[in-house]
Amino acid sequence: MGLTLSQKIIQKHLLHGEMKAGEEIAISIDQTLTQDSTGTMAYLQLEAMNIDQVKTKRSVAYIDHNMLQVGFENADDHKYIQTVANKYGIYFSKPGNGICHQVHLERFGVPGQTLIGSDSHTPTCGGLGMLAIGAGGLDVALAMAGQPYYLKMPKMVQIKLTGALRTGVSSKDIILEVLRLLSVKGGVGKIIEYSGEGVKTLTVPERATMTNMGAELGATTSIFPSDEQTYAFLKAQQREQDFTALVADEDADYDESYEIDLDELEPLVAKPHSPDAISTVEEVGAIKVDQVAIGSCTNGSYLDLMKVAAILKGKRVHPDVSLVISPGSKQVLTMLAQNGALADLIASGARILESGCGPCIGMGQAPASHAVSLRTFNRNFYGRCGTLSAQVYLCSPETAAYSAISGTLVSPLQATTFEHPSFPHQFEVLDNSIILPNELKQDVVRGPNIKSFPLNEALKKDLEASVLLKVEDNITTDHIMPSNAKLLPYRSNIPYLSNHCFETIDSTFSSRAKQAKQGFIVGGENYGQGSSREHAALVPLYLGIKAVFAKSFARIHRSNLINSGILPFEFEQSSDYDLIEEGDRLSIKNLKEAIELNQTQLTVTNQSKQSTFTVHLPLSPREKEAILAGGIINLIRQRAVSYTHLRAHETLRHL
Ligand code: MIC
Ligand code: SF4
Repeated sequence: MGLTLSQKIIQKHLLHGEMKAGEEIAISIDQTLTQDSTGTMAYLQLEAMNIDQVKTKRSVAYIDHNMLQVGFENADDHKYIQTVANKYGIYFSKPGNGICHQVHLERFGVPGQTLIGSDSHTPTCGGLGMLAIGAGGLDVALAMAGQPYYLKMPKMVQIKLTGALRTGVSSKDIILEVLRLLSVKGGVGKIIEYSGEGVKTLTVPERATMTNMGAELGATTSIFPSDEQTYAFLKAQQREQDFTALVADEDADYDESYEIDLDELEPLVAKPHSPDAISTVEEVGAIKVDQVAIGSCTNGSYLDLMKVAAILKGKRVHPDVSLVISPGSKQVLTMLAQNGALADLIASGARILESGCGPCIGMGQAPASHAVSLRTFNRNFYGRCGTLSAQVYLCSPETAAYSAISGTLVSPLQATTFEHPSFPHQFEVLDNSIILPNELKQDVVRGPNIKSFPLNEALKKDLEASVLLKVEDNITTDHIMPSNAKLLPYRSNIPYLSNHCFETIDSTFSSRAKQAKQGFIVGGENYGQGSSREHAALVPLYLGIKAVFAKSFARIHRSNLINSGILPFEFEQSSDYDLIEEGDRLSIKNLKEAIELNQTQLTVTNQSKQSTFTVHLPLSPREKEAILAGGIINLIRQRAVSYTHLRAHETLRHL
């Protein structure tokens, strides 16, 4: 039996374990990326590991999220990241150079290599045939220190694309269709591989839109073959030497297979407040639109914005619509400026933002109360845009551009056609906003906004606390630790952030948790979906949360909980969730011993209801050690592991 494309890459990087779905494996990591809102914590953790220089082939620190220096806090974080990157041999991409995923695709991604990044959309580079995985900052710090990356061997999903897209239908519509098919939890524990004749018709940036939004499926990653399109992209980026052809074996075995006929596809939207609430544009109809936001790591590429410029050329943005455009990178913005498309965008009335995450993470452009905002982004989670009453729809750049002119939602298929931009032979390559490792002679600078990260304590014999919060299915990290223009400056200040934990669900949670000193959270399916932010574990840790009882967990968040020493219990019977109420007192006797003895089934007593129920805690040997120690950092300290000069296979004995 042959291998899938990702199995081939995993096999080449396998350090430990067997490539059997569900088994823990350890792989070596070639590249890492961080961005500023998760980066400060990751670098504080890296500093705690006592290494001289990173051990990866390439590590890059981007500044793209916290772009509003309304006080010293963001500026401090940027300075810290720049100086720490310089010290440890990490490339530094300055603010304004672009969104990490777009820039990494353009300048650093290499087919067949492995990449982990402290951002859930790291799989974007899967569009280049790279095995690219989102992870918590601590896991990324460990990879920089030369440690392997541990994950459960994913199942393999094949999505065969046939036919070709019609003008007006884009690769964003393909991934929205995949979200309709699989849902926001359909990809958990799986890798999505695209294949078929239709793949050949998609350029790398179009593929990257789809691998980017594989994060919204909960997938470990998504990947395309590395083929003529990949070569054309790398050559146009003056990086043809990085090309290797990669494809799955003909007889590769997939756990699930789907087929999508691109000819049949229609323009789609994701309705509020979930990326899998999919309808066709036609079904939703001509609703009034107040704001249109184009860009982000999903649809901020040169080709995306050239399409938008072609549609807007000579037209006027509707008087009642605010159109904002955030280009994905400096490369994209420079090229638009050089060929005149930027002038067409500005002339139409579009507001041009700098290259960065911007409105996608609520850094400005919060819509008006009850406004309808149409966005080419990847997430429309409740409250993420900064306005709780706003209704955010996700769509393609074409749908967004036509709707900005009309003031209502418009299907590109119903609109006049536009001139399709052609794929450039040469991208504008100007890497002068990337600071080379060790280029500056400067010590690490740590401003007063940078506080240390919280640490858990070793697991105690018994566990007992009250349920402080009970939440529904599909709770996102945006619910757990909201991010917006007011909060992002405090990503390196856990005590400050703790005042806002779960605030869009229950504004009393933080003060109640502080009063209770310790407690539990009860959640439904796919608890912790969305971002990779460790803050969704570190802040609950700071607030004394000892365990989360849920029907199931999202992959990155579960790892972040374990890394922080918080217990992720899964209900054996989903119906037990219904029997627990907020305020119930739960206890597990002899928990520590049970974990030491590798018992995965545990009995929980609900003292308030005088009943018991069973939970699962399947832990790999490494996860078990982390939980017993009260988190990975404690484990490292306990064992006094010095990472200096250790090679990955040697460190396996330690962690
Ligand atoms: C996001 O899109 O939610 C973010 C902001 O990029 C996060 C990272 C973060 O919270 O800093 C992500 O996707 O991991
Ligand atoms: Fe930035 Fe949005 Fe992409 Fe996250 S999803 S990296 S906030 S552009």
